[in-house]
Amino acid sequence: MPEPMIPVSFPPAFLWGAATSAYQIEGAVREDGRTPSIWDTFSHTPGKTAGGETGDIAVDHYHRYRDDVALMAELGLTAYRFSISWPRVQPTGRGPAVQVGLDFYRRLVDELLAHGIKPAVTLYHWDLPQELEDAGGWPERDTAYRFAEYAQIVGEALGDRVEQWITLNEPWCSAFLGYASGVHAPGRTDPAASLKAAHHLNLAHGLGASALRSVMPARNSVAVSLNSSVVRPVSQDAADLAAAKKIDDLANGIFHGPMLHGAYPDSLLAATELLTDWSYVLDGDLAAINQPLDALGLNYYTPALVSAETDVNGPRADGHGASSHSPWPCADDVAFHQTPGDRTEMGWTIDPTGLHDLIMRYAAEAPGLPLYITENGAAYDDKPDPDGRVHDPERIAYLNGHLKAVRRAIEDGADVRGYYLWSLMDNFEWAYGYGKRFGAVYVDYATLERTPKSSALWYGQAARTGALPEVEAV
Ligand code: PNW
Repeated sequence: MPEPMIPVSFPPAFLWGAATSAYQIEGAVREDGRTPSIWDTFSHTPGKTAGGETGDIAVDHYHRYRDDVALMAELGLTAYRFSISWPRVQPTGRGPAVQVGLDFYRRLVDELLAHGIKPAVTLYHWDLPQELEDAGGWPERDTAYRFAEYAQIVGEALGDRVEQWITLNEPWCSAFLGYASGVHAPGRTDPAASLKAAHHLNLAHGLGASALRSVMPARNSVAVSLNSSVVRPVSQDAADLAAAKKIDDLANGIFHGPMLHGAYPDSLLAATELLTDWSYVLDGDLAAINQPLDALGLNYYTPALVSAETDVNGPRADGHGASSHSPWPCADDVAFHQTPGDRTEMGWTIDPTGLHDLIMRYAAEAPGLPLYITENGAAYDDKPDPDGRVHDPERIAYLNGHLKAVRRAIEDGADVRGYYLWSLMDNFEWAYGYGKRFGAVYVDYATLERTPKSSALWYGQAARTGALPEVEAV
């Protein structure tokens, strides 16, 4: 059936953004007093990233930020989500701030504001100062206190000009890819430590949110970005439903439980009791974590499909990278399956209904809380044509499908205020190195030259008109 020709339009104040993170784009890792983060150490450890690639240079955004902001403005974006590199601001993870480090972000923010682009700051997108990891990292309670101090420093420095704040990006990845499966920095494979890390990330979020509020104007908005999973059972059999519930607890409830409701799910506590006794959850922690929020950020790429496991030694298909260690503590009795359908270059199935379902779930989980899609996008094997242009119709189709799902959720009553495409430009895709291109803007890694892909032009047109262009329009 042909698509109806009615334009899919969005509320006038809807934010059309793009997102990045510090380690993935900045480079300049040894400049202006910056010290190594766990991602510098990890990427420089042989065998940890594809081809041994690192973020040493990345896409040199630290030196090219002015051009990058000009490009965003040219495309028509109205918002930009970026993260602050903690070791640029506090090289040892403690003590006074490095002013040149903060100055870089002040200049970036002022440049954005001068171009009418709304900045959204993520405080922590995975680059823990190495010294804090050496002192125990996220499984250690002190790291949460250090994060609160860092949040206060950045809030004081930028709170007068940045309204939108995000404490943590995807704490699930920090805890479970970092400390259980080990495919992310710091590369530890200790399931008990990963659960402790999750609690201390929750605590960091709560203490960080309070610290931000104590130093910032009340008009500013404080949020967190969760990579909440849409977890589907393969059947409605009780065993498969229980498997889906367990993964939902370990992916979602473990974070939104304390953050939104002030409690860990009882079913999560029961499922993990052989591994951990949760004795590191001290009196007052849950109240400290359960801070009132102004918004919730959701990052979505693909849904999960699970069943009860009968062959506990079978291969995993959860799309979380190659590791013989699971990122799911206490879930060897759950099997992951590939969701049917076309996939992106990451092997992640394209499923826009998952985004609709995720939004509706959180609209119900947190009634009244404004929602933002703080990441959504796709990796494809983009290559310039002989004329130098980069055509990426698959990415346009992906964005179109997912933005329609957002629009459908708004029609269904969800209060979605904005969308940040992952990513503004091609960048360092963590363990996959530079091989996976998520950008709307193509980066030639030999020259670092930026070229908007056709998806960037399509998306810019959506941003300027507030409606989705025909997919053949660019
Ligand atoms: C997110 N997983 O990472 C991050 O926030 C971005 O920095 C990243 O570039 C983007 O998504 C694309 O990968 C994820 O294995 C990494 O489930 C891995 C997973 C999920 C998100």
